[in-house]
Amino acid sequence: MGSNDISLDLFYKYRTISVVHLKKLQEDIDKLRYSGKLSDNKVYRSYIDTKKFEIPENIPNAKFIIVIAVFGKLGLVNFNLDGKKHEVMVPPNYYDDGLEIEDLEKIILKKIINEPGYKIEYTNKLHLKLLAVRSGLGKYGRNNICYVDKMGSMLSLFAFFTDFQFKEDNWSKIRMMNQCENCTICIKTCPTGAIPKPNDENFVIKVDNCLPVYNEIRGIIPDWIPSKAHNALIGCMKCQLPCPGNRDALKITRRFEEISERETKMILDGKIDEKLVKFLSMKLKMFSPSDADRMLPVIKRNLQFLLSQN
Ligand code: B12
Ligand code: SF4
Ligand code: SF4
Repeated sequence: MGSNDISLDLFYKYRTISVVHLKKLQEDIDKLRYSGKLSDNKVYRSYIDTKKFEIPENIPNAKFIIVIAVFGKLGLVNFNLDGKKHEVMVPPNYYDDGLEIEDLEKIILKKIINEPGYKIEYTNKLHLKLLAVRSGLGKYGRNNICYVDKMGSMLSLFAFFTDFQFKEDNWSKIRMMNQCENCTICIKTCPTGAIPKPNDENFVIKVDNCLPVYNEIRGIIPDWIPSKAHNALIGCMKCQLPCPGNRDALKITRRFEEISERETKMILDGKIDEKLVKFLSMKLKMFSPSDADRMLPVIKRNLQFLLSQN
């Protein structure tokens, strides 16, 4: 496995896996699909039904896939309201940490392939956790999240096809983290009962119960979700925060610039002007001004839930 040093700003690890395994990877998913283990939830299906383990048309002679995990810090931001500070979590993956696909492409070409004349092709069409686990880069937690050594679950995954022939073909069994063997913490802390018990015949989480399915996008949060279940500005951290696999990864956080009382009120009132959009985009790093129409209603709705708890 390749990696760089944790002291660097960008901490990543990668593995290489031959395209000969694509068929088996697709079978892993199809087996679950045909045995009825994947929910029919429309939002979920809109995410996963676009993924397929196959060689993309624009790199027909692809030989390998490079799967990369990049460490992401848990974001923290204070909102001010009625003279009180409210600390709110922004999980990695939901804020822009400045990393561009081009940065990873440069790393792959210069540090991982390091031979001229080869092509790489970024893809968002693969099931990345399965790829990471099958390449030996990570392991599944009972919460179905992928854990990588020294990163815990605080990471983003990326994949690239290449026509370069690596020496190392990493093909591994689908593994669960050792720490999960005698642990059920996440099952107990999941506020909506989404994580199967150890003796459950389906390892796949009950996606219809998983908070991010609802709170990542616009729309009404179903009534059956208790308001105290909400715990982050977007997404959910409940099964990751108390997880022993994250003990070290969660020591490193990133604090965003504070959101003033006036700005907090404007978000909650839905009174969004151009200047505010610019400030919030800079402070929260969760959207660009052109994407504000989509994201601010999500932030407003989720923030209302969080502030109503205090
Ligand atoms: C759809 C999706 C979601 C959906 C569904 C999540 C899910 N668990 O499938 C929702 C919206 C709920 C979601 C939420 C989150 N997501 Co999401 N999501 C995705 C997406 C687009 C596809 C995932 C997918 O393919 N799911 C299909 C299922 C079937 O695959 P799977 O979960 O790997 O399931 C495997 C296991 O069940 C295993 N299995 C089956 N039986 C058994 C038995 C045993 C013993 C074992 C060990 C394993 C095992 O096999 C299955 C595959 O064959 C990926 C991006 C991508 N391109 O992959 C991001 C991605 C997975 N998400 C990510 C993140 C960060 C999250 C959140 C943590 C965000 C947050 N803080 O709220 C949560 C975590 C929720 C959770 N408990 O899983 C990261 C993963 C980071 C990580 N460390 O794993 C990804 C990779 C995005 C990225 N580019 O980094 N997500
Ligand atoms: S809380 Fe326990 S069971 Fe859940 S993922 Fe972490 S180690 Fe595994
Ligand atoms: S992300 Fe939240 S809702 Fe989903 S399994 Fe984890 S704790 Fe449960």
